[in-house]
Amino acid sequence: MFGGLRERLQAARNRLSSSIGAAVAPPAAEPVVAPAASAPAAHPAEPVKNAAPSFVDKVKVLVLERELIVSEKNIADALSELEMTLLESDVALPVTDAIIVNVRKNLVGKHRKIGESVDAMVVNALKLALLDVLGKGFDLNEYIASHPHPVKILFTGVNGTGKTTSVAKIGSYLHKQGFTVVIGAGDTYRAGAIEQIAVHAGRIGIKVIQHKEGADPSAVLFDTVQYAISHKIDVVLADTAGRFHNKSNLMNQLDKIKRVMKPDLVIYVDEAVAGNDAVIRAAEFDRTVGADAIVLTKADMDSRGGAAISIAHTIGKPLMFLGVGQGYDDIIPFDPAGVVDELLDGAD
Ligand SMILES: Nc1nc2c(ncn2[C@@H]2O[C@H](COP(=O)(O)OP(=O)(O)OP(=O)(O)O)[C@@H](O)[C@H]2O)c(=O)[nH]1
Ligand SMILES: [Mg+2]
Repeated sequence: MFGGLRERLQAARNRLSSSIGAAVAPPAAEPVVAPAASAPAAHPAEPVKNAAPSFVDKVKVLVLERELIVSEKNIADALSELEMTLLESDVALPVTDAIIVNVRKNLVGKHRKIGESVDAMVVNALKLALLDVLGKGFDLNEYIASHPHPVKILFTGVNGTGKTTSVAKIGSYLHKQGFTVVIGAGDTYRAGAIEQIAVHAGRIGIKVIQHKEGADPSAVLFDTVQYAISHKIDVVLADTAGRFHNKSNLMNQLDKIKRVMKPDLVIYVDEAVAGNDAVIRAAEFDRTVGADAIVLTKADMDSRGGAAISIAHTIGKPLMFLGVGQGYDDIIPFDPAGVVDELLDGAD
């Protein structure tokens, strides 16, 4: 996931580390100690493992022993490059700005702790900046456990982004967590939509409440809630038709659904591959319909990562799940610390 972004962030990290390192390197490079003549390369074609340390490696060691206070000048160029990297990865401009401001704040004027490497300082600054924009995530288990049942969850979003699949995945996920679930087939608009969700529900062993195609979705979802109340079901998951925020008839329908069903949570679903468009649409939906949390699908097909980085900060609502494939288990609760570690740990 986000393989491309990971590579680009690693490059930005190395660039920041080496510009800080270079600023405190001694003016004349120390003579490089030649590898001992008694240690011939095992095979001439193989890369030599114990080669002389690279410039960056030497600087990393040297700065461990030198007083280091990072100045604005040290990192200005590297920060401009980081800014470009983020924008090219489709990170929204205000979010890019927030990350840059944060990295600068986390580095400039900082004294390196004794024994800390420049790279560790840089990684720490990048991690703090990313965590700040990624927000806290949303623990759905905890929410359900601490709210009156049935917890009613309404899924909204534009066409084809993965709402129905996410309803099935989250139904399966909650089922495995020990909650009882009923699904409302609230997309009565698109031909085949009722059958699609009914097939999913059958496969994962969850009851679905459905009316005929063309029926009022509010009535379907009202019935679903009544079913959940009378059968003491823990969670109602309401699928809805895909819609655009500028189509007033479908948006009014959503208003009516909300009035009738009274959802506890409105989830906005969009696809990571849409990049900045997903972020703009999420903001529109939040303004017109309201959203409590976000599910970002197709993260498995997205190497840029911009939407995942930007969406929570832009609309001020948490990212709850990432969809990472077409199977029912291909959904993961969004864990900001895990994502940041994946992006920045390990590789050099
Ligand atoms: N690779 C991948 N494909 C996904 C993911 N989530 C959904 N899909 C696929 O995206 C396509 C559309 O998914 P749906 O769940 O039907 O989307 P929808 O938002 O309900 O579509 P409408 O009801 O037509 O608005 C399907 O082929 C899904 O299998 C995901 O996380 N990764
Ligand atoms: Mg659908």
